[in-house]
Amino acid sequence: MMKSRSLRIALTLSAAAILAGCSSSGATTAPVVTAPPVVASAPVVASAPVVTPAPSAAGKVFTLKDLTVGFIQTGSESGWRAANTASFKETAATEGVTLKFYDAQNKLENQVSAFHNFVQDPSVNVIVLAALDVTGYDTVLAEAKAANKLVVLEDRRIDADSSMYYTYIGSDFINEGHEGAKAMCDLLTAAKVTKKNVVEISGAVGASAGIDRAKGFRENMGACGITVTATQTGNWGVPESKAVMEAFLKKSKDIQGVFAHNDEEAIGAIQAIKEAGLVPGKDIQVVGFDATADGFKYLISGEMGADIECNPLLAPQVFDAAVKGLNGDTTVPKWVPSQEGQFFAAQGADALNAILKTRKY
Ligand code: GYE
Repeated sequence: MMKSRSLRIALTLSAAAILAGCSSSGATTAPVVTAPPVVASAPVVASAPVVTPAPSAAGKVFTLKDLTVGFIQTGSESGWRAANTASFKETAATEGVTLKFYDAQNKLENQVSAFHNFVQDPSVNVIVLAALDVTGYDTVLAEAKAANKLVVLEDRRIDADSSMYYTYIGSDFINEGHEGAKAMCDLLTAAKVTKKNVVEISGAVGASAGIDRAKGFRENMGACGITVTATQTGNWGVPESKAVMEAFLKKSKDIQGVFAHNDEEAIGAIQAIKEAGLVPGKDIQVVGFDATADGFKYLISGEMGADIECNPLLAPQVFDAAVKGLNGDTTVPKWVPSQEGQFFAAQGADALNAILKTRKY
């Protein structure tokens, strides 16, 4: 696996030199976005020394209008992703930021070649990456550093030395996993089940969101006597997750809960549970992540018991950090965790509908 992937990346980089940059809107029709309610305070992260890019024209003070951002998006795999893309496109339009949007269609090599091209592009002064994978970017990060391009990570962390980027703005996925296990524990306890066998439909392999949610869930499940009895990726999508849950149910009916890494995966599991003649939220408890409008529908129907929020509206913070970085600001921490909370079917349809009205994603 490693050998062929690094080979593929190397090949891609040489191809990229030939092809030189492409962009496509790619994202599904973007919903209008509004700020989510602040529910829980983010963990405090010590501010690490930052590496600022070479000073720009002496004395120039950068503003949002001076930003030309090469934005490398993962693809358009979920409702969360559509809201994240809309946050960047709409905030850029509002603030006068020049946005070069690249949809990698969920292919790592596409992200690496786009990154390479943005490094080569003299008009781009900031590269923003929503990383598909935790590894695979070392070469292009080194290129960006050598070219004094400011790099900001958004949404997902990567396993690279933090000196290779200015800051990371994204969720505490481990904490989300903790909250997911707590919610599952409460649901199973309320359901008065004796056994707590939970199956996991995980995110795309290699994505920090999935890796860390899985880690956080396992860190907290033991205290409640929960066991993860099966795990498989649903690649963040409904149909694939439905097939995964059908296979789990064919293999064993001794399942009391589903830990699904995003709303689409939870919805796929719910469809399979119903087609198996079981009642989601009664026979099997379902916990999802993102808390998109689609997720809320299943909270309101009671088929999903809990939805752990993940904030997609990151563009304003990312652009603000980019301006600070270009102005040589050394006070921005290496990680700026997102503000987010949790929602429960137990809040009741009226309360959830009222909240839903304030949320457009
Ligand atoms: O949970 C999922 C999306 O990185 C937080 O990616 C994001 C995840 C989100 O595809 O819906």
